[in-house]
Amino acid sequence: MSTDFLSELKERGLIYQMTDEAALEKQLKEESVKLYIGFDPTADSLHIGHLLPILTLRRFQQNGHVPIALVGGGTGMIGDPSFKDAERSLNTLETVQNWSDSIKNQLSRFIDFDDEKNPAILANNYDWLGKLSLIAFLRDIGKNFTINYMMSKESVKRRIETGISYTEFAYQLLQAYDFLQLYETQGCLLQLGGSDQWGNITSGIELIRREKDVQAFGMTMPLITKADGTKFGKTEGNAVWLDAEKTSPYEFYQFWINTDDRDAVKFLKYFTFLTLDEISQIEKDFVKAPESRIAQKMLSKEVTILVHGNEAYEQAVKISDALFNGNLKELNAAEVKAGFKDVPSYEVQPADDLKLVEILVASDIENSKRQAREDIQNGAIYVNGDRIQDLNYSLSEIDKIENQFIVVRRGKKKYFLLHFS
Ligand code: 629
Repeated sequence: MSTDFLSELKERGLIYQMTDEAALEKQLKEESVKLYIGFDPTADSLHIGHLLPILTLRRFQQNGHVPIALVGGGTGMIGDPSFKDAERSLNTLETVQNWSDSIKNQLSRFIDFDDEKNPAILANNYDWLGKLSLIAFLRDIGKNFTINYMMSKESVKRRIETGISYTEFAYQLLQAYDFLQLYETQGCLLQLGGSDQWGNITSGIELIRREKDVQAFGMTMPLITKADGTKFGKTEGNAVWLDAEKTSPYEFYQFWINTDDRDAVKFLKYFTFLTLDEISQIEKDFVKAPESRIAQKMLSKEVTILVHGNEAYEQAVKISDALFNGNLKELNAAEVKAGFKDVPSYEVQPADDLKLVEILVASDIENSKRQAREDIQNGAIYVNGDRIQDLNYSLSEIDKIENQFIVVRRGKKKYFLLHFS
């Protein structure tokens, strides 16, 4: 175990709060510690907001500790109110179980459950919460907490004023019970989470202290903030998912490559396994020549490879380059689809006239034939990246990318997709 593991986490900016630092540091130095993070199945995929905790689990594993990834099959039936403005809607058991399975699969791509020395552990709290009787819950767990203690948590304070169901209010006790359970069955002594989880984590530490007279530990990671003040983890209002079906590797790559200069080095420390020395070298080069975008390039490369693999990364770069240079003919249909997901598209009808002037109007790329002719003559119309100035040009088979797509560009960067089926 590396002795300065905790200092490395600190230098990377990964630690926001922790309980009894000196005692935890000692534990981490002296033995292999079991630690856990919980993930509630609230969708069929994890998203970029889960990435920092997942990668932190991996950092612990790389340093000889044993991460436990807990899927909240039970707590996902209830809904964590921490810093949430409104009550969650309840999902059916079947839905939550399906989502639990997807999330389990995703987690196994990041931490190693088959490592020979210190394999990670996968758990699902439905296994014990599903069996917990109400009387046992109220007597054995509830008795350890006063309402006053539960209400004093920052994470539920606002909701105490605006309204919170008894169901969600009880959530922190379920998470506390999980920690106790993982302590009893696995000897787990440390719980990690984002800073929103501090209240729930400390409730668990309290329960273990009261029931077992043992000191357990908690550590939180900072909320990720962006220099421009916008919320981290969204592109055009949509979450950035870890599932390639929900957010294509190309979109994922774009998300990272578009990182603000002011955030790029911070994110390298958070989201990559490059060493701090390597990162400081990149930082030097970046400061000297910000226009090289070296920090964003390294960041998007490392994170895209981590999440989607090497091949998907190469393809994302290929699509980006093709879009940048206009060499669209290098792309196959799947790449065109990924690269132009958000541009207006037109389904070409069998009866459509394929003469360029006509199709530009039929597809609403141009408002009138007069305008279409004018733009063609002025050199503002491109088919698959090639400028077309022939007023009589007709689209044909050779223009179709894998028989499916033609990319039309008007002006500098207005793209449209013609789709043939
Ligand atoms: C049972 C459930 C536990 C321990 C934790 C949990 C889940 C926890 C929660 N976490 C968030 C989630 O599930 O709601 N109550 O989406 C999410 N987490 C990762 C980080 C987080 C947090 O999975 O802790 O802060 C996001 O970065 O919001 O016994």
